[in-house]
Amino acid sequence: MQLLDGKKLAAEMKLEIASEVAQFKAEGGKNPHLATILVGHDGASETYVSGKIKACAEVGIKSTLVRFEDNIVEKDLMEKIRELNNDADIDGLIVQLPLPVHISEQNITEAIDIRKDVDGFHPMNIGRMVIGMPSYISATPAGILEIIKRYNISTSGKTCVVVGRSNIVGKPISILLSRKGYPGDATVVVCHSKTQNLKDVTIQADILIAALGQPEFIKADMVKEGAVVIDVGITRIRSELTKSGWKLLGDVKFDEVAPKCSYITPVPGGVGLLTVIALLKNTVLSAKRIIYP
Ligand code: L34
Repeated sequence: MQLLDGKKLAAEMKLEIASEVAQFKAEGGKNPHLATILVGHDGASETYVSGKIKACAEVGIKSTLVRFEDNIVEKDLMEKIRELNNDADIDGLIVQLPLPVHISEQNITEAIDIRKDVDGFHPMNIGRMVIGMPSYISATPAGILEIIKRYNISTSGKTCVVVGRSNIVGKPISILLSRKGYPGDATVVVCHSKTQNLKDVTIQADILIAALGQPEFIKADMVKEGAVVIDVGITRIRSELTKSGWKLLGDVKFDEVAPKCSYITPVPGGVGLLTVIALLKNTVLSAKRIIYP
């Protein structure tokens, strides 16, 4: 069993991005600039957003955090998005999800200028991704592809089972892995809450992607010997054993599944860290006007 080490990959990739940004600036390019909107004080969102801001600083990307209380109305949030869309210095604009229930995530996502949509959540970017046009690929699926590439995991003709069909992970990663080329050309099966005999399906997987958001759902008897297991889930559980008072659980029961795998991602220290890196890459792509010249 080999660990797919998100921490190591993220550190490596930050150095690469930092030198790319430095070179771009040296050639007269602008300082890439990411704006993040954070509504409310959800603990997980606070952690993820501060991770993003710190990572931006490490690679030389400028970042701006715009905070609102969770009683903000949709109209006011829209107004801010419009302002940032029109601000020529901002290359990337993201609104951290989830949003309070009185705000429509769909309306907000659609309000972001597609050229600044470095989250790749806008229907236009998703549609372009589906038909293979240049587009921003959302950070979590892009992070998964990066792990697969950097560890030279072969995907062509492999059976890839995705558990979960969310718009931000399950749906896009299943499309990306069935595309022509590498990483892709896989035979992809998407499973969800209505799938019958789930275990009979997951046991076929050469590559198993768990993205359903239920802690330790994937057990050893659901995984084929030698499979590659990618754990996207990240659930916070109260714990008296840790300093922070929290512990993080993936969607995979790591201790019993790991011995069966050829490769497996840990939680924490796996996909989440690459999500942040993929966002940095998209922001640089935007500053360089690569996707939308
Ligand atoms: N708009 N909303 C928008 N864009 C995104 O790309 C996200 N996502 C998801 C939630 N909402 C979003 C993230 O940023 C999930 N996500 C994310 C980002 C970072 C990490 C995990 C998820 C991450 O850094 N995980 C660390 C542990 C951090 C901790 O201590 O909690 C890890 O090692 O997995």
